[in-house]
Amino acid sequence: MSKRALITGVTGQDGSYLAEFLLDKGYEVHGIKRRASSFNTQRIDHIYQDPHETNPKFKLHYGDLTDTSNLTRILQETEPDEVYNLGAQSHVAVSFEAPEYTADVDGIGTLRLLEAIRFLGLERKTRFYQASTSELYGLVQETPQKETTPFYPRSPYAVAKLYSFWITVNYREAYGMYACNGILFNHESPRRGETFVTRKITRGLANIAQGLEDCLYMGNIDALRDWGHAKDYVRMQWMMLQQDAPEDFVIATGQQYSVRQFITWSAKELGITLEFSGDGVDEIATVVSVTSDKSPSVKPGDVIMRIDPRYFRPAEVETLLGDPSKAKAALGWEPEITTQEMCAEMVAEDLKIAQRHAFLKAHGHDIPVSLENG
Ligand code: NDP
Ligand code: GDR
Repeated sequence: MSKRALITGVTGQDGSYLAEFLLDKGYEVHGIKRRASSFNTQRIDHIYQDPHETNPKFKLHYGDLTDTSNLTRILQETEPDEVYNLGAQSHVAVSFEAPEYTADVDGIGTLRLLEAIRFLGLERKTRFYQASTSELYGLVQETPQKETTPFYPRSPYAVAKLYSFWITVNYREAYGMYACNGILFNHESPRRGETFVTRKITRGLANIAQGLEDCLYMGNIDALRDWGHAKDYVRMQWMMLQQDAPEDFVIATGQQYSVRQFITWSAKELGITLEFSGDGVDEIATVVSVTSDKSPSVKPGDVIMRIDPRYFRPAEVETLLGDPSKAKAALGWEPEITTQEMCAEMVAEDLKIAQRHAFLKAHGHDIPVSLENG
């Protein structure tokens, strides 16, 4: 009998990589997707299985983390061995705009799942993974951050995730559930949502290189992050549920870079050398040289990055750096892809998309570039 997993947030970056990973391991994978007015399954279309096939291994269910009866019914129908709670309103800046919704989905949503598992008598069968976050450290109290570092959340998102962290610990201690938190630092990929900073940069610069946009507008480019690759991180999500006893783990690379550095790397991948000048909201990045035919629309002297205070946050997390030594010692986990390799992969993929769009545009098919910027 193959194991059964249920993934909330299966249509997101991590959900799509995790579904692939578990299918490869022979799991039967169930995913919860939201009803939307247009298709929202682009990240999992390549692993979609026609429900009319005999014995499909990948099944999607309509659902929402705000809907208790829906979650209970799906858990009752699927009786999973493992639940991965990856669903969330996951954008920190947006959580300041929609704090109550974020609390409901990212905080109470976790409680709904845990309660449903208990209510259905699955607490001895079903193992539970909670997508916790380095945002819990917020205003950092210790560097690097590890499992014992005190939390200081700095956004409605982080406060909601703090609730989820502790309710997961509480259900483990109170009911003996196999429930654990992965405290994951930022992780990215070509499937990263377009409004998170790395993807905004790789997509924006690729569009500029191909003449589809003129300038990248950024917020706080001094922010420091510990960026890994989502593929490495979903492997660890699974490993955490295969131990004898549930424990919480920090997952990070142990390396830290600034947003400005990520811009510099991305530009380099496109053959563009940049010079940063000015301070604060007046900082700009000017093109010094272009040495690749990947960037036919860019020339020396072009200003291709400016600061727009619209992207500053009411309270910022300035610096995050994780210490993954517990994961290494206990589980033998180490990231296999470096931040710079990941950046190169993201630029290459976004360049392909931009080149396709530029080609279509040159042939009279206008492909509007999305204005949503994040
Ligand atoms: P994404 O934003 O890419 O995906 C989030 C997923 O949650 C999507 O499938 C989304 O659906 C779904 N979702 C949103 N709202 C609801 C809701 N009300 N009910 C059910 N599902 C919902 O996030 P990531 O894949 O990057 O992250 C996965 C999880 O890990 C999230 O919980 C995030 O907060 C957390 N995390 C992420 C980190 C990172 O760096 N990526 C680091 C640490 C934690 P739809 O596609 O329809 O929008
Ligand atoms: P973060 O990721 O808030 O760390 O949350 P994001 O990529 O949005 O921001 C990282 C840093 O970059 C700064 N920044 C900008 N960010 C965005 N989005 N857009 C900009 O224009 C911009 N300019 C500078 C931000 O201020 C911030 O300091 C992500 C999410 O995936 C969470 O769900 C997850 O929990 C954490 O990572 C770990």
